[in-house]
Amino acid sequence: MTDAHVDGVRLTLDEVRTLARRVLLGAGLSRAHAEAVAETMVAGERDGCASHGIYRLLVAANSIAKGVVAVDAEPVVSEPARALVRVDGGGGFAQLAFERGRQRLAEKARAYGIAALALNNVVHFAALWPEVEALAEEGLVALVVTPSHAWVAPAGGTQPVFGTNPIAFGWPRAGGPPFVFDFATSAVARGEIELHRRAGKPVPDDWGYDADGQPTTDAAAVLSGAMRTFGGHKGSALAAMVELLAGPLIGDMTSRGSLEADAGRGGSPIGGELIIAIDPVGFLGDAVAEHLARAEAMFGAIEAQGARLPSQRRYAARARSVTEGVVIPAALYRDIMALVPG
Ligand code: NDP
Ligand code: PYC
Repeated sequence: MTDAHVDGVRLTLDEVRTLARRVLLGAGLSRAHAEAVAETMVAGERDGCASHGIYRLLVAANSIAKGVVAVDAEPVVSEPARALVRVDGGGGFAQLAFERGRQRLAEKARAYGIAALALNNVVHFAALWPEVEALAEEGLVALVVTPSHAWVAPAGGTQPVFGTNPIAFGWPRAGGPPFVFDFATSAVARGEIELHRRAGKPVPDDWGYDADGQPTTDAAAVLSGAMRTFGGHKGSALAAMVELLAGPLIGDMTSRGSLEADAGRGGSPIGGELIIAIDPVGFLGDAVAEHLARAEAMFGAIEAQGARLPSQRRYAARARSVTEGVVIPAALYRDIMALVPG
């Protein structure tokens, strides 16, 4: 249904889900992968995260068409140590690998106080907040990191070394949705720059450099040059930390290796992801409620001065989307419909 008030097409969340599954199945993805991948796109669109919503159908279909992703990979779960879980994704998308490892991770976090899950050999194009949110909803504190492709220059340089390397964190809250943040360590997610390029819009001149290392407002030039880290040397160090934790530490690639493995195909990043889950009861025992109440007091002090918590915008968008559906920009809808099998 077209919406006369906006240049777009309004869909219910069920319609988004059906469309996403049709495109992904039509592109050749196995049903288990298609369903897991579609859910993260529906969640992104529902929560007003345009760069990681249904736009990612174009990205996933491209990775499949270019042979970057194993469409029917069966994730293999192992336990390298008591508090560690590993899922070898076999070159498939990360979402199913996470689903397959998540329950064991939560069980181990409860048993030992802290546990970690490594996803290896996965293709990654998604936002991380659905994962930390799911763990925090189970009462666990969660931290997730993943490298991507070498697109981002270190502070002080202009040549790409890091990925856009997101860090996501989730904290459980009694009686409400978790405290969650999730952002790239680059000035902005690459998906956001891609959306600017699609819309023919300039980007701020502190998002990246052109191929000659000069600051530019041309989105396409940044995409073929280098992005910047956020917060100068601080974002740069965090980006390096993400590379180390979800690369060498878990036996997987850095963003440079991922780009090399892509071999010019233009697919999504290939490599690893690290998920750490902590059970607050481990340190706090019977005093857990008392200490989590102090966390609530801190959240209260933030909100009391008119500042908002990360994820508040997302939760508000979610509540709206559930009743009103979502509006897909017309050009994006057209491009997605071109992928629907006849
Ligand atoms: P943003 O810079 O938009 O930051 C997003 C986070 O900051 C959200 O938690 C957001 O909450 C919060 N936030 C934004 N504004 C405020 C504010 N004024 N006050 C308090 N909190 C605020 O995100 P990025 O562009 O850096 O990243 C977007 C997405 O891209 C992420 O989900 C990330 O996982 C994904 N990504 C994935 C990669 C991958 O390799 N798989 C690589 C890079 C990025 P809210 O949502 O409520 O606004
Ligand atoms: O937007 O930077 C990004 C990104 C990379 C991989 C998935 N999203």
